[in-house]
Amino acid sequence: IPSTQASSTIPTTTLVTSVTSPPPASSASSSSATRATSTSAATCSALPGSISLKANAKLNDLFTMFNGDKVTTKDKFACRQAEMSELIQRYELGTLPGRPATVTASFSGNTLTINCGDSGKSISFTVTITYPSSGSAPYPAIIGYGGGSLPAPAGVAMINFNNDNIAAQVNTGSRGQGKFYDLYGKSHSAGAMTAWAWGVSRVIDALELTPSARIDTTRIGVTGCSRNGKGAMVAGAFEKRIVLTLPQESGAGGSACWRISDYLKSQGANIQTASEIIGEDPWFATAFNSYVNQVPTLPFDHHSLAALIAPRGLFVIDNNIDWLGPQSCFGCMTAARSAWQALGVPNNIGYSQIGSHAHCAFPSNQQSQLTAFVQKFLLNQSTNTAIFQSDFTFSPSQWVDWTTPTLS
Ligand code: MCU
Repeated sequence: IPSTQASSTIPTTTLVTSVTSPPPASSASSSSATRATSTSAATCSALPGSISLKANAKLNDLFTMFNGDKVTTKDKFACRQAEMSELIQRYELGTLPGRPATVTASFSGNTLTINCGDSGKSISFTVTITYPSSGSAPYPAIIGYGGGSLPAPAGVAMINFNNDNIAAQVNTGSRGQGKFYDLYGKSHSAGAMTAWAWGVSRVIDALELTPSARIDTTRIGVTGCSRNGKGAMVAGAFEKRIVLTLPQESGAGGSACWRISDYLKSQGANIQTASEIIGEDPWFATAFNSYVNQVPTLPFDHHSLAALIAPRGLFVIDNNIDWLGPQSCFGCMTAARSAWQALGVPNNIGYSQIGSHAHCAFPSNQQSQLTAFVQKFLLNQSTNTAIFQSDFTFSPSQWVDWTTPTLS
C-alpha cells in the first residue's frame, strides 16, 4: 500500500505556550488553534494579566464580558467565548499551544502518522482509521478517545486516538508524561485534557494534509467515555473544526458544574467534586489546585466550557451513576444551553440521561437520539435534535441570576 507524504510550514498563531506566574495576558485568540471564528481577536478586549477573583455562588453569566460589557451580538459572544476559554485555561486546564512550527503526516494501511516539530524537538504519533462499509469518500469521521465507547454510525469513519499516549492518566504521578510533554517540556502548564485536545487538533491538521486518508475534515466529531468523555468535551471546546462533540458519562470535569456538585455533596450525595478529583489524575493544570476549595471564585464553570462549543453540535450522553453527578450534569448543561438559545440554534445542543446500564455501555434506547445528532452534523441530513431529558431536576432560580439575550 503506497504511503503519501505531505507537509506544512504554516507557523503557529499561538501567542502563549507556557504559563508564568502571574499568567500573561494573551490575545483572545490564543486559545483557539482554529480559524472558524467570525470575529477577529483585534475587536475583542484583552483580559488583564492579573485578575482579582470575586466569589460568585451562582453559575457565571455567559453574556457579560469580564470587563462588565453586555454581550448583545453574535460577534461579541465570540469574544466572550475567547475570554472564557482564556480563563478556563488560566485557572483550570492550562495553556493550549497552537499549531507547532511543523506538522507533517503520512498514511499507510489505515494508519495515519503525525509528526510535529517545534523549537528543535519533535514527536510522532499514530491514529488508526476504520472505514464504514457504506457511504462514500471522503467520509465524515468521529475521533474516539481510546477508541470511544459508542457504536460506529453508518457512513462514518472511526478514528482511534490513543490519548493516553499524548498525556498519561494513570495517577497523579503521570503529570508531565506523554508525547505532548516530550515536545513542550514536562513542566508545561497544560493538564492532560488540554494536551489531548492539542493532539486532536494535530490529527485534524494531518487529515487536512492527507487527502489519501479520505476523511472530510469539515465533518469531524469527537467522543470518549468517562475520563475520556471529559477530554472529548475539552477537545470540542478548544477545536472549532470539530462539528459534533459527543461526551459520554463524563461527570466531574466534563458535563458537571463544580458549583452544583459541591452543593449536592453538601446535601449528602456521593459525588465527585473539584477537591476530590485533583487527587486522581493530572487531568487539570496544577493551577487548578488553588481553587478547588474555593470553587465560587472561579470566573467560569463547566456551562462556560460547554458554551465554547456553541453554535456547533454538542450531544451530552449521561448515565445515572451518583459519583458522576447526573443532577449536576443536567443542571450544568441546561445553563449551557442558553448559549445555543442566544445564538438561535437551541437544538444544536442535546442532553440525554438514561440510566440502569453499566458505565460506558451505550444503551440501545439512546441510539435514535445519537443517530439524529450524527445525521444532522456529520451526514448533513435534516433531523429532529430537540432532545433534552433527564430523571433529575434543575432549579434555575438557585443557579442562574442572568438572562439569556437574543443575539443579533
Ligand atoms: C467519570 O470519569 C471518571 C471519574 O472521574 C473517576 O473518579 C473514576 O475513577 O473513573 C471515571 C472513569 O474514567 O471511569 C472509566
